[in-house]
Amino acid sequence: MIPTDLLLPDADIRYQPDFMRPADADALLAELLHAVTWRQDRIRLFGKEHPIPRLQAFQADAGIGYTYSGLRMNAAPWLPALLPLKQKLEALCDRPFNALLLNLYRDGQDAMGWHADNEPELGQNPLIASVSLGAPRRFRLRHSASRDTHALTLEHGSLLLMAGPTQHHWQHCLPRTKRCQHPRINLTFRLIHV
Ligand SMILES: O=C(O)CCC(=O)C(=O)O
Ligand SMILES: [Mn+2]
Repeated sequence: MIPTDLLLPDADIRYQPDFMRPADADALLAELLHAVTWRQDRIRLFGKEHPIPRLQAFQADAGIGYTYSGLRMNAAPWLPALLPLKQKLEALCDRPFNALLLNLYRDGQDAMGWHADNEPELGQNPLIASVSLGAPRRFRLRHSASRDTHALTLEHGSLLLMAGPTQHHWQHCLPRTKRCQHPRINLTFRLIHV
C-alpha cells in the first residue's frame, strides 16, 4: 500500500496507517522508550520559563544542529535501531534525511501546540516524514487563511508525509486528551540544509 493523499487545498499531505508491520512497530516503540536519552526541555514564553509538555530528543548526522521554537538542539548520533526505518523512508521518498526529531508524549496530558515546520534550515518546501508509535492520537491541521480544519488519528506504526507547500499554508498540532493513558512516540525525519 502507498500513502493516501488527504486532498487538502494548498497542501501535499499523505497518510498510511499500516506503514510498519505491527511487530516491528511494537519492537521499535519498546527500544526507543528505553534506549533514547529523553530530555525535558524548557521554553521561554512571554518572558517566563515553562517545561514543554512532552520529552524530546534529536538525532542527526555529525555536525547538524537544529533550532526549534528558539531552542538549540544538539544532535546525538543515530540510534542503530532507527537506521532500517530511515533507509525505508529514504527509498520511499527518494531523498535523504539527515536529522530526526523524537517526541515522547507520556500520556494524553502531553501535547504539541499549533505550529508549522517552517524553520529556514528546512528549506523552501520541506518534506517531513512522520512516523507514529504507541497510543493513537488525534492530529489536527488548520489552514492559516481560511481557518478550515482537518483531523485524523495517527495510528501505531503509521506514516504521515507533509510536503510541497503544506508548511506555508497549514499549521498542525497534537491536542491534549483526557482519554489517553499510554505513551506515544513521534519521529519526524527531516532534511536540514547546512
Ligand atoms: O507528534 C506529532 O505527530 C507531531 C510532531 C510535530 O509536529 C513536530 O515534531 O514538529
Ligand atoms: Mn510539526
